[in-house]
Amino acid sequence: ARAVHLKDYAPYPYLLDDVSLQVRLDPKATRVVSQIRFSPNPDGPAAGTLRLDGEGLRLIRATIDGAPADVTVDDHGLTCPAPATAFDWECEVEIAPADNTALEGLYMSNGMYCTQCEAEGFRKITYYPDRPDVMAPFSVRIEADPATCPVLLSNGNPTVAGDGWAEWQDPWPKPAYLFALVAGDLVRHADSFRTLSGREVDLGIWVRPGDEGKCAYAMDALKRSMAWDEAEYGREYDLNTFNIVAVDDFNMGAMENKGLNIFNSKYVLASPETATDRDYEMIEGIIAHEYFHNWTGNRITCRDWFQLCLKEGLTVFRDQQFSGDQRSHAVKRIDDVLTLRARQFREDNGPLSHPVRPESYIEINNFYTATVYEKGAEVIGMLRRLVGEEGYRAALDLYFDRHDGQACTIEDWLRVFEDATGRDLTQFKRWYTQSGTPRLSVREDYTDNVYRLHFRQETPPTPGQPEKGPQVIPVALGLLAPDGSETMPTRVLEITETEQSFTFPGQETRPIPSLLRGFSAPVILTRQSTAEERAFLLAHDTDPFNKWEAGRTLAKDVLSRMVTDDAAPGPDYLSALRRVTQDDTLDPAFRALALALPSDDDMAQTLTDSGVTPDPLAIWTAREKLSLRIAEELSAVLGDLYDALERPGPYSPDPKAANARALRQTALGLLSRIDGGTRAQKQFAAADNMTDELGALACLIRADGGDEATATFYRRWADDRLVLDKWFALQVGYAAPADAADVAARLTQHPAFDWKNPNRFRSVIGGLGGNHAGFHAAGGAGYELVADWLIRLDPVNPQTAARMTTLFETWHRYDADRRDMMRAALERIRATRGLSRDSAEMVGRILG
Ligand code: BAL
Ligand code: ZN
Repeated sequence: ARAVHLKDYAPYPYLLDDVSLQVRLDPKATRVVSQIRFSPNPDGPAAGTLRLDGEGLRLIRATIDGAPADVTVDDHGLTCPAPATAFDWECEVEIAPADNTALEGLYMSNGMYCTQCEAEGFRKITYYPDRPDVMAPFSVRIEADPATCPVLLSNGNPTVAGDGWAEWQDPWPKPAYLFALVAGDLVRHADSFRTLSGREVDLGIWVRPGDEGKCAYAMDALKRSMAWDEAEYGREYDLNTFNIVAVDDFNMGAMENKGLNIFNSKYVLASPETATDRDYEMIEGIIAHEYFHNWTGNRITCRDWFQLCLKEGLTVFRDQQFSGDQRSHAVKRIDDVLTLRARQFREDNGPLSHPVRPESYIEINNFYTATVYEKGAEVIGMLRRLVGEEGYRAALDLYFDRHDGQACTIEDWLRVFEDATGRDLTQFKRWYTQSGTPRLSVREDYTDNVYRLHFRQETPPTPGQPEKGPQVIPVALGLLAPDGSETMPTRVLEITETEQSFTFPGQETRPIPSLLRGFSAPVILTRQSTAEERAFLLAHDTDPFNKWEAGRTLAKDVLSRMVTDDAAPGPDYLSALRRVTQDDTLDPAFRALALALPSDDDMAQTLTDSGVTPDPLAIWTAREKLSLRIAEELSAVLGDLYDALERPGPYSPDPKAANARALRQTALGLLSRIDGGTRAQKQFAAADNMTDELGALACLIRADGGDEATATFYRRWADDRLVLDKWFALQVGYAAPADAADVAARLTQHPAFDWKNPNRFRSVIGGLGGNHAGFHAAGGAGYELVADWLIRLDPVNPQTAARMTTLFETWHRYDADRRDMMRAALERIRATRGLSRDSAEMVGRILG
């Protein structure tokens, strides 16, 4: 397969004035008729040949201005001579949605038709210039059997409908990747929203009959998102209707199709009995994310797929702001950094490292990555910090004003910031073009009341980028005095050079620096400091992120020494942890985060960074030991907390109640190690909500496999697909290292292991990959099992299979035996006959 390069971009030779689709649905023989008005693009190359993308289509007929077109069809589309003036194209194709297991294009899920077109799925529906810079207004007519498909939905506003047909019109020009169609037996949870200018919008969440009682939270989150985007960004919704559909079989989390968002049902459906606090939080965040795309993605879209971060980085940043506003900024920031480090730093540190704006790809679906999304959002956070809140707002206003209706680039994006604020962003642009996580080290000295910080930055070589220039790194800094008071509130240092120093005169005593407050840049900061100093910052830092970070660094040091020197955890750490746990002035969710230990994968990377080859079992053992030690040391405090945090009234998913539960669950997790499981048993039996029930089950599984509770849970929830996903994931995730591969293998034999459903597949196979010590257990059974299943899934659903090859992306970290076994597993995948382009690209890159 050939690579596509950013440098080869050329506009499409034609503009599309109007697109009309008629879709006659049938599981095996859907007919799609497209009528498109083409006219020459004055800014494009010479017109005269029509090239349309198309894959897996049976061409029935094609005409230009009513006369048969002279088409040549190949594996990727068709070509035909066409006028260099305006003309009407009409074409009919046949497709079989029931046979589409890849879940891209038009497919079926539980008898319902639905679509997923981003990035290049529309070409599986009809012949079309399937690229984001080709935008057109669409009208759509859907016809289907009214007995099985009474509900027929598409983008835009509904116009006319009858028995077995419906028509929709979307006035806003859009690229084909935002096209959507849904048909099936669905029920609507209805509501409405009055916009800033007083327009009434019909809102609908469409679900399978029986699920209508699980939509209220998503609807509430949608209305809050709509109001927030008006208040914070001045963005008003622009159609009469906004629909969301929940689908069980879905490759991603959700999709922002214009006026018709399609969601993985996991991110819509929630009731206290079936959804955890974490589920509620994810629903809120993803509903917001897809809604926010209406402006950042849909009204202003991407010129080409290299610019994916233009819409994704910005929209992630916006949904993070929203969730922070709805909940707690401090806790949200810590959560986001945990995710960034777990996914993006991991990616950036290995063979899959790529810039936020990549320069080439073979399969674009492989670039919906943590780097494009999460690092893309960090870059926007840095921009905002550098230009200030007002500068940011002015730049965004200009962006919406200048580029509405356009398909844009990162250059366009940076130019609005330059024009709105007068700042030169030439060097800043490296955040988009250079891959790798910068390492920032700092030394300090203190003489004659002058305190100095000396920074040095370096970004290690990454695939295709041996040399890097220095980045613009905003470092938010505060200074503390030894008595714990803050002598200098937060200020932002701008580092632009490889080596750069900053001077702080007038310091009566040697200050203690609080560096990179709020995690002001996605870098790895190293600084020599003592356990005492970290404990000091954990106790006194006014910046909540750095307060947490100090505790986290302490925990990492303790765990590292337990792994390498079999050292016992020191008193500094344990007493600091006790203080935080007991401090009722701190948000319970913050305390829960402070008590949580770094993940095994995080520790594996930390050890690698300090030159130690990680031993997964040793890391797991140290973590277990430390957890036990914390439980013993804090047993009384934790027991009191567990009792005190018992909920007084009925379950509510609101942040305050959820935060209290988070701390209570953390306490339970520790206490279960020393109370013989009595609390967990009791909580499991009494739970009236999924957060408590699942939390207790996790403790029971970790203690001794929890066979009885696991069986009880299964009997209770066998009919609930989403809850059953949790049941699968938990057993694999909490299995002891030596058992994990066996547990996963056994679960793949379970009658409910519907492996073609991406959520179910991820629960078990992804769950095994997420059990660090289990996946990497000696002997390589974990590697073998994952490879077997990826080989099996690849021909059925290449996108999901390719995504999961990343379980192997860290192979280079480990000892020679494990490296050999992982390489062998990857080679076996690579050697599979007929391997998809998706998986072939990923495995090739991982192997290097
Ligand atoms: N555009 C793909 C799904 C999302 O990022 O919203
Ligand atoms: Zn998105």
